[in-house]
Amino acid sequence: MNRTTALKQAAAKQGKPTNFVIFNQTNLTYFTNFAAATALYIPEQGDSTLYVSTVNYEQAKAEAKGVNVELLKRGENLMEKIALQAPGKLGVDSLPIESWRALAKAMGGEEKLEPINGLVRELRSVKDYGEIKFIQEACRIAGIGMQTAKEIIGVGLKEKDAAAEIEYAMRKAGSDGVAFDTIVASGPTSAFPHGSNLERTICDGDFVVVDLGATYKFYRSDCTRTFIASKATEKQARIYDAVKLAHQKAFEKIKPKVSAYDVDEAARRVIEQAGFGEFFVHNLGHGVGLEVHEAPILSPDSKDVLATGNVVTNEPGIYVPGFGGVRIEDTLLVTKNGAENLTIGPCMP
Ligand SMILES: [Mn+2]
Repeated sequence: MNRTTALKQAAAKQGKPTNFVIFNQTNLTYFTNFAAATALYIPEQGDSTLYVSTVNYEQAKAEAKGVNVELLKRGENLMEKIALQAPGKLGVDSLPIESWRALAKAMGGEEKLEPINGLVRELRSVKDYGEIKFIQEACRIAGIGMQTAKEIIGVGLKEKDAAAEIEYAMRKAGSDGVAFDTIVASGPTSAFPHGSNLERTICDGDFVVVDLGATYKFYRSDCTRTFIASKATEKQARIYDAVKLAHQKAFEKIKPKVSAYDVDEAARRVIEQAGFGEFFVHNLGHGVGLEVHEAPILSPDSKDVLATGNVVTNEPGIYVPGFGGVRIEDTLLVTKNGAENLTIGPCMP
């Protein structure tokens, strides 16, 4: 089904307006396959209008799919243009508060606006065939990045140089760019989930957390492996094994209709039983698609329920301050009967 039609159906079900204006950059990409527009007006019936400033106008005409492209001239009031098209109430995805007020004023009152970002969030969380193909390609490229990491990580290498080699390898393999800045966190820095010292040189006995992702046709991947420079100590092995088992237990739990909370719980229980519960300081996972963090969320307080076509990460971790950290992360597709690991191949440790 067409994505705007799906949005209208979802809105109608909840008694919300069935005409919309989309401002969020990622949502604009989702509906038009074009990333540099200003706004999209989706009427109840007929073609949508994509408003684009002069700098991106020609590109929008060449690349935007299934919409009328309209030039937004200098000095024109976008909110008034939208209000002229919108009868009655209008669904709006998201706006900074000042712009929200300007749109409300143009529409004749705040009661004319209805937030619909939740509907778009839900739609985007279930991927169609084309989206899955792009994510699979982003995952394949991430695998090449991780293979490179596996080959080069060792004593004497600077974190920054490792990141450069990994990102170069992914670019050469077809990445449109990184999904996020590559993390290479060694030794004590590996105890920070998003740590990356960059100037640090990897030392003997370090845990080295490598977290990377590629982008392919706007879609992303997310993958983490933890290496050990030289031989693991007994404590390091205990931490690593606990994370690995948690990762395995969570994977086994994933299938449609399962609460995202329960998947998080399956991993968290393993880590707690191993005595490291207080050091698992983040959620188990998150959706991946046009953004590297999107719905559904796999966390202790998540209200999301998994569905076929969700793409989620499974990334338990243990971070012992001053000692080091371990995280293992895959990007998974929720299938009819369970989950398919998209970050396989050279990515596996
Ligand atoms: Mn992640």
